[in-house]
Amino acid sequence: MITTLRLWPNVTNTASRRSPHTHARLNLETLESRDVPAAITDNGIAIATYNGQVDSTANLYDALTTAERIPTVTPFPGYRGALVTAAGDVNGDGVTDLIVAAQNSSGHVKVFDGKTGALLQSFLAFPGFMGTVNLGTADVNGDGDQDILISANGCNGAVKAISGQNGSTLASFLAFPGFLGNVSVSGANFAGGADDQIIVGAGGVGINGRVAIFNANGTVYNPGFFAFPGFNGAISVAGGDVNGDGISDIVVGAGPGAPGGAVKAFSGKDFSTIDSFLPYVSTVTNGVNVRVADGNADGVRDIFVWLQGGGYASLVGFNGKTGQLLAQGGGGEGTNSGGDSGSSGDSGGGS
Ligand SMILES: [Ca+2]
Ligand SMILES: [Ca+2]
Ligand SMILES: [Ca+2]
Ligand SMILES: [Ca+2]
Repeated sequence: MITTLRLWPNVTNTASRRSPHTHARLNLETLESRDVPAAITDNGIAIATYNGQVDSTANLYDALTTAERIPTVTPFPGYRGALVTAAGDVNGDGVTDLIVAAQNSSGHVKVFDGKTGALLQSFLAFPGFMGTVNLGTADVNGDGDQDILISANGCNGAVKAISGQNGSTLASFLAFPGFLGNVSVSGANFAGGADDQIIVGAGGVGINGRVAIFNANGTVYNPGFFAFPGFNGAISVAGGDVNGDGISDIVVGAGPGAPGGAVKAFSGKDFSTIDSFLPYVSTVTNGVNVRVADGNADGVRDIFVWLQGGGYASLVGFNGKTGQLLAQGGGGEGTNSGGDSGSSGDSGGGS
């Protein structure tokens, strides 16, 4: 179902990326969903940079302009390892905040104000756990503020949700008991109530990119689907309406080992494939991180992708409705020595 190749580095092919389902999809849209877009204010993209040589850093970029929103943050001074990142407005001021976690650190998470750069929260999500984690956001308690989702790799799909407002634990469950591989985490609203649901993606040998949706209490909202049949690697997940039908969709990126960094979008209505593409040339096998944000202010979320280990230079954004290229973070060679991790789950876990 791969439709086009997109080149990287030095992206030159700016042709539209349209899935075979695009026309059918347009027929399903209502006038309301196209003409009265909802305002999307949660619009930052968080990316980390690390190379083991200097202290690891994180940045918050604007989805519309790809400009930096706050000065570069060094969340854990002295730490030069992998970081994972997420972005969401945790304190309800309408400005996306930056969330960062260090690896092998008891799930040490820090949250920085997207307006001032000030430290808002610092906590250990999994005290005593010295493995790798992934991050996402969702409003799991329906108070209007994004909460922090964190998953622990290798631990039965352990997921926690921490209140963005006060750091209290809102959810803690095992998504996949018995599964000891990598899990990524994100959120979106599928049920239509105030509370968002939690999307968990599992990857590994024989797992085929398993995606399932959970309620905050750990019960299964929907058992989901397999994003990449035959793929034995980790995956990255993100949630949001990318085709403008008003229903949250799920975007999945393939982790290390997938040629070209395969990305697929699945309709939240029936999990049918609504988009499928390779953001990079097939020789690039780093694996990708995916996130959704509105990059053109049309009220519909768009698909942002960057390479694990590619950092800001590899960031590309695609119009969710048309597939056209919206944004590029850097586009050049030579700036990808640093690593990065995804807001919606670095499937590699910083390895
Ligand atoms: Ca904020
Ligand atoms: Ca909340
Ligand atoms: Ca949708
Ligand atoms: Ca958009």
